[in-house]
This record gives sequence, C-alpha cells and structure tokens, in this order.
Amino acid sequence: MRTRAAVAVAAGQPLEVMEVNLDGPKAGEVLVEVKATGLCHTDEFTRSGDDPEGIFPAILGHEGAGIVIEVGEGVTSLEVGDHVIPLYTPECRECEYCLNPKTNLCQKVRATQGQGLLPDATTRFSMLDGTPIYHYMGCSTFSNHTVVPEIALAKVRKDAPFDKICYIGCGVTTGIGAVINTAKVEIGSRGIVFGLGGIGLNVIQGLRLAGADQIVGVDLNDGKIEMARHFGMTDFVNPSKVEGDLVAHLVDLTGGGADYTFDATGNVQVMRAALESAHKGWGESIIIGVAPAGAEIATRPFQLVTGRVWRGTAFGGARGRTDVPKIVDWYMDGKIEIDPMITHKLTLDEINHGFDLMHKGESIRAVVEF
Ligand code: NAD
Ligand code: AHE
Ligand code: ZN
Ligand code: ZN
Repeated sequence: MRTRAAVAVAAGQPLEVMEVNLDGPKAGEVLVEVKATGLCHTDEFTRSGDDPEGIFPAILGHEGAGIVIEVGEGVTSLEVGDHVIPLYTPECRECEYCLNPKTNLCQKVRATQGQGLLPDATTRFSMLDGTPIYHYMGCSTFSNHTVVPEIALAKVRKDAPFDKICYIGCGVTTGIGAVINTAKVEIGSRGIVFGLGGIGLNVIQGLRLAGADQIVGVDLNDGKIEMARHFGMTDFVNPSKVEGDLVAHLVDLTGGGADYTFDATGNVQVMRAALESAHKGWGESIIIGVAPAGAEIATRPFQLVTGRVWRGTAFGGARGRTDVPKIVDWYMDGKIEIDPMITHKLTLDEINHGFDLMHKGESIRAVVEF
C-alpha cells in the first residue's frame, strides 16, 4: 500500500512529508493506522544527528495511538479494529528480561529494532523509487500507517481519545513510571525534578500521585512555572537566577537534599547536579534524559560512597502490554491529567513547526493528528 509519512532523510535536515510504500504485515506483525502521534525530545535527538543509533532515511515517531487494520499470520492477541498504542519497549513475556521482575527491557527484538528493521531484519517502508526507509524504535508513528510486531502493541479501550492517549506511548508513562516503578517513591518524600518539559511534568504529576510532600522543579525557562504548579510543583528554581552554587541551594531548600531527584533534560552537567542534590545516606537520582553521542557523566565517587544512588529508567520501567492499558484507564478515570500538556495540535504537513516549538520552549507536547 501507499501511505503518507514524514521522512527523516538525513541527520540535521527537516523532515520531508511524502508518499511512501508500505508492505503488509508478515508473521507476528500488525498493520496499524496511526491516528495521532506526539513529538518527544528523543525524536529531535535522533533527527538532529545526536543519536549514536541514528540511521537514515527513517520514519521517526514513537508516541502514537491508532487502530489495527490487518494482522499477520500467527497473531493471536489482536484483531482488526482494536485500538492500540505502539511500544518502543515491547513485552514478549518469555525472554530472559521479561521473566526477570527487576527490568522492563524486553530484548526479544532489540537487536533488529536498533538497526531500524523489523524482527526478520527487513524494512516494510520504501520510497516510491524503491529506496528502503528504516523503522525507528520499532514504532515509526510519523506515518499514517505503520507495521509493528505484535509484542510491541498495547491493546487499549476504544472510548479513549487518540489525540491524548498517544502521549502515554512515551512521555506520560516515562515520567509517572520513573516515580512509581523505578524510584518507588514513598508518601512524604521530597523530590527534585530537573527539566519541566513533556517528561518532567509527568514526573511531577507522578510525585504528587505518590504523595510527595515537597516537589521542587528546576528549569532555565520561567515559562514552565505555571504548568508545573498545576501538576503539583511546590517550589521552583531557575538555575540562571541562583546566586552561588545550584547544588548547595537545592540541598538547603530540601533540608539536606532530596529523597529522590530526576534528570529530564539529557544534559550530563544537570545529571551531576541531580545526583549531588540527593540526600546523603539515602538519596536516589534517576536519569531519564537521553544524552548525545560521546557525552559522559561524572561525579566524585565519594558521592556514592556516602550513600547516594545513581539509577536510570527507560519507558519509566513500564511493561507496556500490561501497564499501558492501566494508565489509559487512570486517564479516563481522572486519576491523571493529560489534556493541559497537549499544548499544540498539528497536521502532518506542519510537523517541522512542532520541532521549532520544542526548541523555543513554547510547547509541552505538540501532537500530530492524521
Ligand atoms: P522537552 O524539550 O519537552 O523538555 C526539556 C526541558 O528541560 C525544557 O523545559 C528545558 O527548558 C529544560 N532544560 C534544558 N536544559 C536545562 C538545564 N540545563 N537546566 C534545567 N532545565 C533545562 O523534552 P522532553 O520530551 O521532556 O524530554 C526530556 C528528556 O528525556 C530528553 O533527553 C528525552 O530524550 C528524554 N526521554 C527519555 C526517556 C526514557 O525512557 N529514558 C523517555 C522520553 C524522553
Ligand atoms: N539510541 C540512544 C539511546 C536512546 C534511549 O535511551 N532511548 C530510551 C527511550 S527514549 C524515549 O523517548 C530507551 O528506552 N532506551 C532503551 C533502549 O533499549 O533503547 C543511544 O544512546 O544509543
Ligand atoms: Zn519519547
Ligand atoms: Zn521479552
């Protein structure tokens, strides 16, 4: 079939919206009509050329929601008409990782996914002249139609709006999951969140859900204050306005350091500040942000010797086929909020404007509706 997609033709170039060829689903695969997709900073990270796994031409996008149009041979858990959210962290329920309760990082298709291919090591997308186009994070939601492995699709209820629940495909789950699954924050905790964008605001929302007493937000952009307060931030710090050392200021503000800190910027200097503003003896710092190729984190080992813990999280530690339908229910039941964070709605032709808004710090989530 033919479909319309925004193609990342080369690193650092704007996406090009074009008609592309899409082959049908093979065994264990599913054809999905994408109804809506969010723009996450990770898409921009790969588009820009910062991603060591970046491969071009590719169809980016990993925060989508849509409808099953066709199932390949052997697919048993989904049928035509089902509503689904593609998962860049699949859940096969049988690999060594899925069987270990300590991780959500299913490895069943990770090798081919990282090469921009489906599990049989081929791509379903091509340009009209036959040039192959790579998949991205196993999702490629910047296309009106996409083919995804069955194990990388969460089946969700049919009354949930696509233009909101697409965000559960990454940002909402990552932020809330970092608090609940990875940090396992206790009632009464103090938390610091670095970066109040599409991920950090969901960390804030997660901290409030977990019953944190103090929720400090840190961002260079004062324009994020109002939204962060709406989601539960109790204190705001703009590092550019702090006189003296940022870490000392945060340690003082949190009465000796926070129980939990979160980096949602992808900046390795910020990651260091996040670790060092965690409480001596027990503070845990969770890295969510994705750093550019070549970037490395550093701190004095003494920071860890004296009891701070440095951890990371992918997709908020969520097991997508199990957890994502529950998070959709939380949204539909009013336990969590999504709507105010969808600040811009775009057409596919306007997708590059969405990245401009992200760069200018004007959007939280821009969502493309097909
Ligand atoms: P975003 O652009 O919406 O938000 C980033 C925020 O960080 C902005 O508000 C910006 O002003 C702020 N910021 C930038 N530099 C800062 C600094 N030095 N100090 C304080 N604040 C600063 O991006 P996003 O979509 O929220 O993504 C955030 C990060 O999380 C990205 O690195 C993204 O790739 C990563 N991410 C990781 C996962 C995961 O599973 N680990 C999932 C999604 C996104
Ligand atoms: N390809 C990059 C790393 C990118 C990365 O860390 N991706 C996160 C999800 S970000 C979603 O917005 C992730 O899940 N990583 C686990 C994995 O297996 O990819 C690099 O540095 O090579
Ligand atoms: Zn993402
Ligand atoms: Zn698995």
